[in-house]
Amino acid sequence: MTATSSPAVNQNTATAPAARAIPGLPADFRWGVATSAYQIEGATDTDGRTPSIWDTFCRVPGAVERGENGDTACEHYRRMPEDVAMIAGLGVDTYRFSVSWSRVQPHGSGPVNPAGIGFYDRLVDELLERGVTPWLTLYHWDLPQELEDAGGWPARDTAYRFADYAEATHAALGDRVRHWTTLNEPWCSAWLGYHTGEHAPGRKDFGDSMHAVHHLLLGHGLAAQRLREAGGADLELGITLNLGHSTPATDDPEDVRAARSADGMGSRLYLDPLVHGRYPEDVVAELGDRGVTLPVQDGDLETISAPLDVLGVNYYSAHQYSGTAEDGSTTDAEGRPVVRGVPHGRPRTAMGWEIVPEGLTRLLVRLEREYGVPTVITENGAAFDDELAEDGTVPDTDRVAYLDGHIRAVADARAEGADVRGYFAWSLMDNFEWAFGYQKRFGIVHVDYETQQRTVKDSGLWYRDTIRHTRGG
Ligand code: IFM
Repeated sequence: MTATSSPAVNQNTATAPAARAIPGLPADFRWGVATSAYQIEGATDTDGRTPSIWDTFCRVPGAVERGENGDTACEHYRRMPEDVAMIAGLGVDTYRFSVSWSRVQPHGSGPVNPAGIGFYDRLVDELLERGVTPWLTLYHWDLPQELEDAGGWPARDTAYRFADYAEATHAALGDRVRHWTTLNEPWCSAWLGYHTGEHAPGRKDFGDSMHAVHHLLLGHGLAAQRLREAGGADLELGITLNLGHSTPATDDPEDVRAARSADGMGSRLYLDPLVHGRYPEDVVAELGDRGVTLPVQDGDLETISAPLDVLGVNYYSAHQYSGTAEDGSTTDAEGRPVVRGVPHGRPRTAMGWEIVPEGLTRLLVRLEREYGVPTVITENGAAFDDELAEDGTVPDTDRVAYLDGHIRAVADARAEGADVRGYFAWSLMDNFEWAFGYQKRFGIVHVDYETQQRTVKDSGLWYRDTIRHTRGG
């Protein structure tokens, strides 16, 4: 995810809402915390793991702030049992984590590495022993470098390699893991990885990024077929998209056009093929104007649109758009229609992202109406400049207010008929925030990177108590 250049809100000055039951969330509502492999595991050259595109990208001068990388991260690979105990202590029922493809298949294809899969085998057992349901994501941005060298996601073959990896991982863990997410936020993989170059592998080619979109979705569909074949009726299968809520800044037709264009490129380009089996015509036309054709082959859209049990939604902010530049023109220097973000004027997180909880309600209601797949919030949370106080607490009142507002927004969406079944806080603990390194802290648990000491923040305690009260405990 990218930051904006706008200043952050005054940090941790809000008055924290007390933990109490959130009305409108049913007893079987799923409560979780989420992480991803590269952001927390460390041990990047342990037990046969090979480099992923993020290991390589972090070594490019200037790619990541302060030249940081995931070599050590939160040492979760070594500290996993104590981290699982901490997760259980937060009172959540579900832990969403991702598997590192480079640990499981060090060459991106071929035989499974027993030591690599062994880590996830132990993690799953540890979770189940503590009564926490594992929710597994197969791909959270860390493509094995060898596959990038062979063409990466712009190459069709990567989709087939992904399906093989999915099948191999399921063969090892599918007897105990029921909840499978194929991809996390394919927009980020395609757009940030291959168009803007802000994320690994750092390529900057618009056409390649759009080919990556199709092959990521195809990889999802092929993997889904294999998982369905292997997993039977018990499997719960989904994909996670990062979705905002895009609105026109005014009812000027140019603003309406700009908001629709942003929504097309950011949301409908993924949702429409996944759920309706077709790419949106306006986006296809826009790509055509830019000389790009999606590399769709016969049968691909049927593969991509096989039914989903759940749609994972990662929500952080909402965006308004104008179709007019500040100088009054409606086309940019390259002659393309202007799509300009216009702030809502709301407080911002340390990422510069505006805090717009009602955007989550609107998004969920819209997803229900236009796509009709049950949803789970697989990520929601905020970075703030937290500090460990002298009394050993982390008084992150801004994060408590953020979580409270967004969980209430989920309850509001349910009241309007959206079938939202769970909420996972991003993130369990502070971790490697990609191109921003370790300075952006999203955790409800503080991590001291010198000592690796974990301290549950006030938001973590609030989350634990809110879950308990809402369940009626
Ligand atoms: O940290 C990321 C995560 O890996 C994917 N979703 C957004 C988070 C915050 O940027």
